[in-house]
Amino acid sequence: MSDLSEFDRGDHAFTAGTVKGRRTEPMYSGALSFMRRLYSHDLSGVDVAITGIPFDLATSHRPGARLGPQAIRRASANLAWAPHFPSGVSVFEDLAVIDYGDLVFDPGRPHEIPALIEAHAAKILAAGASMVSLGGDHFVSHPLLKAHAVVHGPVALVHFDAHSDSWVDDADRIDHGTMFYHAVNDGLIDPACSIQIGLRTYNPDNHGYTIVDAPWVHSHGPQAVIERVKATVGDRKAYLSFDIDGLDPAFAPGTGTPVVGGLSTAQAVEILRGLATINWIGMDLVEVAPPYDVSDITALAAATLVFEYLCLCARRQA
Ligand SMILES: [Mn+2]
Repeated sequence: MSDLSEFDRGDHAFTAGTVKGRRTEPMYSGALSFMRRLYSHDLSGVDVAITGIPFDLATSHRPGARLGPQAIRRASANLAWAPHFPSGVSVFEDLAVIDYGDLVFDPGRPHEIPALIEAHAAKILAAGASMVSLGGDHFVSHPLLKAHAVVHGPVALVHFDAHSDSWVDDADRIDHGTMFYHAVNDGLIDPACSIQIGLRTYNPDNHGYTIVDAPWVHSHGPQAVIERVKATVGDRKAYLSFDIDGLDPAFAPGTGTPVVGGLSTAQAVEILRGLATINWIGMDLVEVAPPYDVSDITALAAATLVFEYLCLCARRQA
């Protein structure tokens, strides 16, 4: 009889007892955490804390991204059992990763929430862990970048999206389409070493960002995109912000503002796998809106992209 001890225990989110190690548990059962990581608020010895920011009150059109973190955790259970393909990297042997749970806030007091997101991030970063934040709508990147800039100074932004999210706006509005305009004005991002990938909506001003739009990706291919990212970012500290609507709605229908003509999941994965030399300091994965999803394909794409990012972190650490 095979050794069922791993299965017998189950609920690794609460029973794992350690912040390292790959977890074998049936994907259809058990308490959910991101990739079966220990669900904990203890940040000692932690390299990366996964946290959900279930906020979608800055959505301009279709809401639903507040349900994103739950869906991404559920889809990630499909990925927890195997080493990374094709590298074979044992991500969770090299990297201590926990699920820190979600930020809790009062949706009836929306103008208090940005400061709560920033404080949530500051607490995790102050403990010496880096963050992967699961949105929520894309506005959450603004307070997250504020907390990262306090620790790291102005960062290089590597931004996948159908939209520039740099449309001009008043500073007191909470909007998921204007954060990367404000973030430049606030000195959180250095646009000269930042790049936006997959854009396909009109904005008359690039605000200094290098832009590799979706038609360019399709005509030049992922390897050319990798070279553009490396040339733009160099050795600067880099923050990855991945709006799932950077993918084509054929691959990621579960999002609030889909735009046709986007990247395939395979293209996005190939690009990320080519960016192991970038000095990553944090990531967010935003705009997964499960009410519009089909067969969890958007949530699975999101979970996979986060896993690819964690593999980049593990390869730098190994
Ligand atoms: Mn977008």
